[in-house]
Amino acid sequence: MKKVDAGGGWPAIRYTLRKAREVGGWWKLWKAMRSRNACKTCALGMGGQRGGMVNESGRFPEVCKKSLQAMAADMQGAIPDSFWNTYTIEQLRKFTPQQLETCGRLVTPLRIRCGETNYRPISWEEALGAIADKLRQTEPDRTFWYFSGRSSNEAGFLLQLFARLYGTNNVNNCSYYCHQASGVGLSSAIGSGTATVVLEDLEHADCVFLIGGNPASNHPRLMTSLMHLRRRGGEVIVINPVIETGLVKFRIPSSVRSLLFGTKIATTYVQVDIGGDLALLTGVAKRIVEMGAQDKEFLQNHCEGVEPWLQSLAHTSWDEITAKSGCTRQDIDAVAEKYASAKRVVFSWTMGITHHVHGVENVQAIANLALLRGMVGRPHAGLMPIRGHSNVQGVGSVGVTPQLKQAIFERLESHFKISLPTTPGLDTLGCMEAAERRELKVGFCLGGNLFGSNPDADFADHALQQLELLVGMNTTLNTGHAHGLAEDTIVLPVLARDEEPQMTTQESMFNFVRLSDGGPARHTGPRSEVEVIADLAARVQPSGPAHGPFDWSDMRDTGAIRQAIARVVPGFEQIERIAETKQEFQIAGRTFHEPRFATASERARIHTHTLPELRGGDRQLRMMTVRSEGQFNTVVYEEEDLYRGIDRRNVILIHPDDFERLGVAPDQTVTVRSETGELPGIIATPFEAIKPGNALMYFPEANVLVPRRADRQSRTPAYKNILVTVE
Ligand SMILES: Nc1nc2c(c(=O)[nH]1)N[C@H]1C(S)=C(S)[C@@H](COP(=O)(O)OP(=O)(O)OC[C@H]3O[C@@H](n4cnc5c(=O)[nH]c(N)nc54)[C@H](O)[C@@H]3O)O[C@H]1N2
Ligand SMILES: Nc1nc2c(c(=O)[nH]1)N[C@H]1C(S)=C(S)[C@@H](COP(=O)(O)OP(=O)(O)OC[C@H]3O[C@@H](n4cnc5c(=O)[nH]c(N)nc54)[C@H](O)[C@@H]3O)O[C@H]1N2
Ligand SMILES: [Mo]
Repeated sequence: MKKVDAGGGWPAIRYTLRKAREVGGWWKLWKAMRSRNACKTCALGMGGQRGGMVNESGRFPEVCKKSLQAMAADMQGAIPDSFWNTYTIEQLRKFTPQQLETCGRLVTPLRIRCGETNYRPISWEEALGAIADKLRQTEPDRTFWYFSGRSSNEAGFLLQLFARLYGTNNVNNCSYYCHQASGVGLSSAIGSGTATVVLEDLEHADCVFLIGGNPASNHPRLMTSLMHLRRRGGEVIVINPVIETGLVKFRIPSSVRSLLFGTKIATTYVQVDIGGDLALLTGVAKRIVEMGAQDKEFLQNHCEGVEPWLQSLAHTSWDEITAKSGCTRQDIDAVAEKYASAKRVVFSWTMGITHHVHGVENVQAIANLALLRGMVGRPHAGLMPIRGHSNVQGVGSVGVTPQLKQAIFERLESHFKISLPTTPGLDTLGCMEAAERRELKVGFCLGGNLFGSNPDADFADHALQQLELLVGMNTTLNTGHAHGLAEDTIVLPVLARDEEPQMTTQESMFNFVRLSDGGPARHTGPRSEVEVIADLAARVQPSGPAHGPFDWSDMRDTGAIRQAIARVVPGFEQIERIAETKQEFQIAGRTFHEPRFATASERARIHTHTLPELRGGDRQLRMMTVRSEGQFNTVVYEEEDLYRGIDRRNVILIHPDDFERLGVAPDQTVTVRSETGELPGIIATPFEAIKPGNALMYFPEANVLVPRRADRQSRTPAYKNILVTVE
């Protein structure tokens, strides 16, 4: 397949036209896209009260292929009841993720028990009754509650509150497979776990670091900001083992000039080895100090831990840094020089940084480098983890974490006169491992695809099968409905956010709370997430003094839930009246435009690290598992990877220079092996754009190869650094 010369542009526009036809015309799609609801895909924060396709600076039209895909998926017809009779579970297992997704919308509760061959449509009464019965008979700590990041703040808050009052802290969200390392790393550095900047800051920066991410395909609307930065003469420094086409050149559909000629994005592109970022970032810091370009006054007045770090920089040799990063002195010097001459620098990163056993240290190293020149705690500069799911940050903010933040815990207890469990609670991988040991009996998933997103797919399949009951609240079918079925599996069909009968809220990665109006339901059958949760809670914990303070049926009202959120979640006070005021707002205490941080001393903390060795022996490759432009997580829309010029997914992409060493021929069919599993029938595909010694495969197909190695501090699995051999 021919590689395109730039990201975005005409293919994206053609795609839009095709999707419009599929869902029944332009006007229908346009109306859906313009409705006042927060965008459903990434967390960049489009839509909300300013109307669809408007960004947080008010710019319009901001649209990407992903948001159209997600919208078109929700606009599909219903899966007819006859489908469940026609297709057995064995047949569903053979469906590709795309086939599953395009079966249509789930509109009836479904149930399948061990030994049965087909899902059976059941009534809501049977579904909720069975779940409530099982929960009442189960010890709370033998259940777990997993949340994906698509649901509203209201649904997230309500379900975690119910789980805790029911009696467990086994509450977690997909962030544990995503940006958890960012949250932990940032909190350890500045006392707050989210971006320190707003979109406006980015619009004034003169240099942006883009580390370990591919926003051209995963956060396309960020590309508009980068285009503006380039037009202002700013610098974009990309650190990535792969030269990603769209980071070199991108055609922004809403700009005629960019669409016709393409906009150059990266001004410096450094190909680090997989896992080499910690060494590279340390090297850049060392060079900055050698150049005397650090901000001494800032370090002295606003940071702690500076001295030991400076000493360790001095003691770390250049040989160690170059060997452990895979980068040359020239690369490192070039980055340091650009950084030293910039005045307003934003550091952004994604999964290439967090999906490592030293993910938290990677994030701390980014914070260190930013602090070294005083780039945190001032306008137009700072730290910006680019979030994944559209509301993953929001569900985390409102309490979907095993341990509640101290303030939320205390306020919940005092405000509602309740006592909450104090056990540590399990993270996502911890829940899966406990399920496999048969320590857990019930799993409850608010959205997502827990099977498909897990490392070690065979393990995940087996672990979920050990459960006595698995419940999923979903909009469409995914591989998790065909694999990893428990003794009893129940699927509950829910409304998408633009079909909700009531308003809901979401939080963008810039800490901005958005209001979604909801809209008319497209199908009869699916129910609102909040309503389902409130109903279930009422069945398990009937109201009355003996059962605690909540009349759960009152909590069907999203306004009542927002009132509770406003009282217990610091920074969310304004959410209480948001339905009347329509005032979307910035969460207080998270954006740092002054060098006063959220730590006890109000100083930022510098961390000192030892540099990990690059992994891999002579016959091995370091392999990353990543997304293509045509998928959204476990949902694969298109087989081809347009930007990388690859037309199939059963491939391992290897640099041409590596073939001889590995003893395989280009385009040969191979078996890829890791310590965890093997995948036969994979085509060893030459790929110039990747750094030699490294390889690329697609998530989720490659998950059978991903070991359950996770970062000790954040528990984020190392999805990006897997040692493999090819035979
Ligand atoms: N189209 C689309 N958009 C999405 C998603 C999707 O699936 N499809 N998913 C959403 C979600 S939940 C998330 S979290 C984000 C993910 O967004 P990204 O993090 O951009 O997605 P990944 O494909 O995981 O890719 C990571 C990038 O990291 C690089 N990389 C791998 N290993 C290393 C390393 O060791 N060091 C460095 N420096 N780079 C490395 C890879 O080459 C790749 O370019 O996107 C969100 N948006
Ligand atoms: N090997 C490897 N594995 C990875 C990654 C990787 O890079 N490599 N990335 C990891 C990352 S970053 C993430 S975030 C996870 C993703 O993990 P998840 O969030 O668990 O998975 P998704 O595929 O995003 O979930 C998609 C499903 O969500 C449901 N859904 C969509 N909209 C709604 C809604 O409005 N409400 C409800 N209730 N359900 C809805 C649909 O049924 C759809 O099938 O995967 C992780 N796994
Ligand atoms: Mo993610």
